[in-house]
Amino acid sequence: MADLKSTFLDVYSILKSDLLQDPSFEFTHESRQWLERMLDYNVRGGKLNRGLSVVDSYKLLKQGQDLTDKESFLACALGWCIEWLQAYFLVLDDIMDNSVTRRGQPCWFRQPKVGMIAINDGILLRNHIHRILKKHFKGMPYYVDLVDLFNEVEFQTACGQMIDLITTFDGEKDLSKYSLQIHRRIVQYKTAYYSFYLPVACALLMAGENLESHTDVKDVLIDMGIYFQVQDDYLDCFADPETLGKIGTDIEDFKCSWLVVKALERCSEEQTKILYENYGKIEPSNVAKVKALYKEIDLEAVFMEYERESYEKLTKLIEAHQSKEIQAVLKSFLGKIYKRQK
Ligand code: DMA
Ligand code: MG
Ligand code: MG
Ligand code: MG
Repeated sequence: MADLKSTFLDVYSILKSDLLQDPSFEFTHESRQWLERMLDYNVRGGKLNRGLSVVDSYKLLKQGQDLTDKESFLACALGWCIEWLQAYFLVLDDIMDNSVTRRGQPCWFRQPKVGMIAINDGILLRNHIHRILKKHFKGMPYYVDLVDLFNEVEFQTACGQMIDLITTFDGEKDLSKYSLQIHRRIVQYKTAYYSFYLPVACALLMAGENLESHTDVKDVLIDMGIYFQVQDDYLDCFADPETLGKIGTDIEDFKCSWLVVKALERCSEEQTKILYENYGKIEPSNVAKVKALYKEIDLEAVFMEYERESYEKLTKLIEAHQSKEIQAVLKSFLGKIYKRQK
């Protein structure tokens, strides 16, 4: 694993240096420095789960055969394209969510010399994906499918972000419209496609597979992605920010989080009143009241039970799949996220 990660990081250096030498732009020392700092700050520092999963999945699809250097490079490069996509969405997400920290450091837009330049940096990160694909995959038989896949998933994610954001509209803060159904729709689009379906779909394309014949795999991955975002919602409130690398903002932001939906299901009339009065306010005293209420109705236990059930359900779905290789891909994915603390 340590070995895979170091190979993966070596490929980052190559991709970065390609982008810093991109012949379509006349870089100056200043612009090259900006870009390098921006990439190291936003692309490299994550858990790299999504990116590494492309390589993992591809290996499993090849039944554990050793990859050639070229195959290994390409699988890593595709993994990095997902990390670039993630960086692009996160840079912009942190502005829109008014977040403070990410991956244990201030959000990029909070850096003194950055501010709203971060918006254009997000656009650049988005463009880099297609520059990487063009440079390294243009001659491949699956190039068109790859470009189409990234465009499709990016569109779904942006739509997910749209509904995540418009459900929190100021001025019409109304908790009664929040439900598990609405939550599911938001997280399916904003998280599941890019975090779970995309890495496996990349590996399948590289292995010469046709994505249309794997809709069953997609369905399992979407369910896994929903479970993953429920964890994200839970950790936003209950994790130690030090471990998580980010400070939660869901309560302040009036988000349709899994926690608030579950709270609404379980609160007494009196408790519901407290929730309505305090949810979606920026003052720490309001946030503290919501958190105390979550503790009172023992949402931690509700989450533990959800986690156990989800794991069981997903394991059953995976074991019903006819291909052992695909079972291995899905199980490895599930193993990585089950009971995660960050
Ligand atoms: C993030 O949802 C989704 C995308 C597409 C970045 P979120 O705002 O809950 O993520 P985080 O908790 O990491 O800010
Ligand atoms: Mg956010
Ligand atoms: Mg968000
Ligand atoms: Mg979150």
